[in-house]
Amino acid sequence: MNLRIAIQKSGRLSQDSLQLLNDCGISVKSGGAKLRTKADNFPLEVYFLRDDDIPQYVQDGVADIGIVGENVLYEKEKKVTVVQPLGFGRCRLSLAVPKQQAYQSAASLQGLRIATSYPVLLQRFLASKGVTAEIHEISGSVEIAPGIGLADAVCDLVSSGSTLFMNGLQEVETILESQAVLVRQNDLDEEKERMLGRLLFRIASVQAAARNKYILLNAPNEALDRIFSLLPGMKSPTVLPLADPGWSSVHSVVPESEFWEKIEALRDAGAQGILVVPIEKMIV
Ligand code: PRT
Ligand code: ZN
Repeated sequence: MNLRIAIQKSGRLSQDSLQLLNDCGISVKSGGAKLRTKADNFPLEVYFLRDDDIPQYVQDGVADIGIVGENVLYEKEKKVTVVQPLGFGRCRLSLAVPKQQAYQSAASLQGLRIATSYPVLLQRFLASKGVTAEIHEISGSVEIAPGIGLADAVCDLVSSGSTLFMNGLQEVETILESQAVLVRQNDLDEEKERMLGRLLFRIASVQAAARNKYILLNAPNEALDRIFSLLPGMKSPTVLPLADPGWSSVHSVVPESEFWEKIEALRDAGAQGILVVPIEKMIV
């Protein structure tokens, strides 16, 4: 029996979704014309779908799990459970108005025509602010709607902001911060639960590896106590004597987020010959 995963066929999430499976040691060839394929070395069947259809397929149990953006997931309001945020496909769902248009607060949207592909999320936001507006649902190129007189404002996905800028729009409210997430259907049999557990373990190891770096450094023995106090490590640092007596080599793991501060502090503490190595997998 195979665990069935739905991923986007072709679009912004496709590459990263396949890459994640590959990083988990699961080799899947990209879809091409195929609707589904089987992984070579893990009991996984991959369905390639439009992202909009993924929540429904998972809810209905046609697929067991899926990778989809939170923006699509919350817009579709399907009964599936988020099991793991994946850290890619980051964007935000924002409201924007023409640059020259005055905007103070959500109340400024009262009575406006707003173009969006996200009517559910937009309506929920407007209701939470006590604002009534006319929602025009359109499926693509939302950003051109004000320029052609179809709407007074837009509610669309933004990442760099350059699409809004090029269309003379200013971002005025963010209504959702989004990233790709792994979702699951609620009823899986015992065997599939076990397979999902194995997959989640691998994803956690890949994510931990990406968040950390392995460092090696040399230090005079009298500096070691100070250096140890700077290193979180997995348990404690590994210390090996160097051929030069009075010197040691120290190996440890440092989180990416505090990486440069740590390196500076280690140098100040007397560390030399610091090497930094990416971690392939980190078993947590
Ligand atoms: O064919 P299918 O339906 O599967 O694909 P799609 O065309 O609906 O989706 P796709 O591939 O464009 O996006 C898939 C998912 O990627 C989205 O649902 C989001 O979760 C995520 N994502 C991340 C984005 C963006 N960033 C993004 N910038 N989706 C769309 N955009 C668009 C946005 O709509 C706007 O047109 O990019 C433009 C804005 O980008 P900036 O950089 O100019 O601000
Ligand atoms: Zn789509």
